[in-house]
Amino acid sequence: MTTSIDFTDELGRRLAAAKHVVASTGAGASAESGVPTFRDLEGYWSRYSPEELATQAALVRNPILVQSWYAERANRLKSIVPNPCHNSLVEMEEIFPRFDLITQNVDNLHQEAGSTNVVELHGNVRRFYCSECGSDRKNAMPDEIETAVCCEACGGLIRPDVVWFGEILPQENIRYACEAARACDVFLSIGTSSVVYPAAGLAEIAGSSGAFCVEVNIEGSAAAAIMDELCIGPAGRILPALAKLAKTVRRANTKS
Ligand code: BV8
Ligand code: ZN
Repeated sequence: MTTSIDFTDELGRRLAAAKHVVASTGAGASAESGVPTFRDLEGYWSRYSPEELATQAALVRNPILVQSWYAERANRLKSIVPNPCHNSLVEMEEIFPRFDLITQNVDNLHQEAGSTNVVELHGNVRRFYCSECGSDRKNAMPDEIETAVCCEACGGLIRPDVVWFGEILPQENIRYACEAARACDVFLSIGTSSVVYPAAGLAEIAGSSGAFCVEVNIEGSAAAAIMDELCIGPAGRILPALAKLAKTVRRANTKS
């Protein structure tokens, strides 16, 4: 296992030969766009536990806190833009015969960057709906929430279209993600602490199915031990270098 941005020859060989690459992203992929991660110093979860924020029970117990958190995250989308990590992942769609992008992120930045087939495991904070009757909320959430935001049709509490703890993931998406992890030649785990399941299990599936597993992170995650290569550094710097390496070795491969 190596830990450097100057990539090993083995990684070059794997990228040159790969028919199918999977990239799986977490909050670290959006960090350089200015989106706070869950576990960094000002991370929300350093102030609140996940159960206080990302559960249906939290919404019922403290609707203003939970709705304010998500409204702030949703409304921030207007002022944030994709970073070079997101842009390099768009490029990778053209580099490999099959490229799958799986994300735990709910910030819509992969779509903003132009990725065409984003498999969202935990939903998208752009969408809000009624937790009682399920009807979509048409207009944006207010910037300031003093009283709980309720459904115009039935009075139910409005919630974000994200997967909370204890909620099942979109079955089609997690099934697709597991199949892709099982089938791929190279698995890139980018900017995730790898502690939340079942998303964190994808690297294990990939590694045990023979994929060459690469972690891109500013520090080793909980899955570091199962990685074949650790690329320590910001995703916004490493992903462009990875995309460049892939193009170079695949061009050389076609010439030889
Ligand atoms: C389910 C959406 C079952 C909401 C999220 C034990 C006890 C209790 C529960 C469980 C348990 N074991 C498993 C579970 C289930 C639980 C779970 O895994 N809990 C964990 C805490 C142990 N999982 C669930 O509940 C899931 N559902 O299992 O349902 C079920 C089955 C049948 C019927 C009913 C239920 C649902 C989990 C989804 C929760 N929702 N998000 C929202 O966004 O608000 S989770 C959320 O946190 C993210 O989506 C992500 O998945 C997760 C972790 O965040 P990361 O993305 O990894 O970000 P983090 O801040 O942690 O780390 C950032 C990383 O980036 C760091 O490593 C950092 O070093 C790095 N970084 C920072 N800057 C950079 C960088 N890297 C590169 N470049 C940089 N510049
Ligand atoms: Zn309703």
